[in-house]
Amino acid sequence: MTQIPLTYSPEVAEARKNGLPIVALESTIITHGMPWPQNVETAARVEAEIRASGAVPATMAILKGRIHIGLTEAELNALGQATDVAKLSRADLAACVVRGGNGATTVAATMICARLAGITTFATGGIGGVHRGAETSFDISADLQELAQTAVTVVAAGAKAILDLPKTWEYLETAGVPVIAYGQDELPSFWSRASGLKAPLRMDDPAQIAASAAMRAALGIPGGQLVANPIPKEHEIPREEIMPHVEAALREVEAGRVSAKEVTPFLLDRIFTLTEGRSLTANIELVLNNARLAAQIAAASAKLN
Ligand code: PSU
Ligand code: MN
Repeated sequence: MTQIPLTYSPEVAEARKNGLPIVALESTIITHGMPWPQNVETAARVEAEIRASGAVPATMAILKGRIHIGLTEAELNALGQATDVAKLSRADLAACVVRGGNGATTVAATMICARLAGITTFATGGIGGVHRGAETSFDISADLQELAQTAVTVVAAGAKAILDLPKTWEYLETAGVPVIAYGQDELPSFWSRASGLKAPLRMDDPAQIAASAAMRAALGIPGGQLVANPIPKEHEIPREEIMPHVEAALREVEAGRVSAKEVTPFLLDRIFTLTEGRSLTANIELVLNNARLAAQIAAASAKLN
């Protein structure tokens, strides 16, 4: 039998023993999503927010080929400054483990690690989605397929407006993934509370979100749920304000300055400059907000068991 090299952080091991609610966290947002030192500071604040809400954080990463469920402070600090960390999704997770490599987990890979550890709730910033121009590039994030098959509830602030949002939501509907807007009728769009798109489902109660996940399992329906949690009003960048910057950044990409894997980091960096840093501040606040909601869902989930 192939052994799975799993390492639980002391805090997560203790939480599992005592049946405490646990919230999974991804690490790609640390290594590829935010610059140092804001990445490590944010990761620490997100973990603290989850503890303050009565749950235990489990940040996932692959370190020297071992799947870590929860990181110590030292491991988190090292990861945030490392430059040789692979961005891992479903396709490359196993290869990284076998080769003894270091890797950060995307939403898809974090969901796989969470399922291994019996964790059913996960907080992040934004999910991957269908890229603009996907009708010719076929660039669709593996996060969407993962939501269709792995039973984890993912709390995000929607998807970034640099993606094709209508196609992203359409894809999830086809894949049978419940997309639940929290506390409003409209889907949020990461930096903004609005998107102009009506949510397929709305829920206002974390316990109902937890109960829906349990009912899907009881009904034999595989896959997870996506909770689209709007950024708090005081931290949002309204659509009228952010969209011209997004369009300007996208035009620079079309002009052929960047390609392939460089596109998203380029866009985020341009939008950071164009908004004079407000996009990063908003990003940090929405992740904290998602961590709080995920802790409530995890607590409700733990009560059901
Ligand atoms: N969206 C963000 N910030 C991020 C990511 C997405 O607003 O950091 C990361 C997440 O880890 C997500 C991944 O799972 O990018 C998706 O990458 P891809 O499109 O290559 O599947
Ligand atoms: Mn892609």
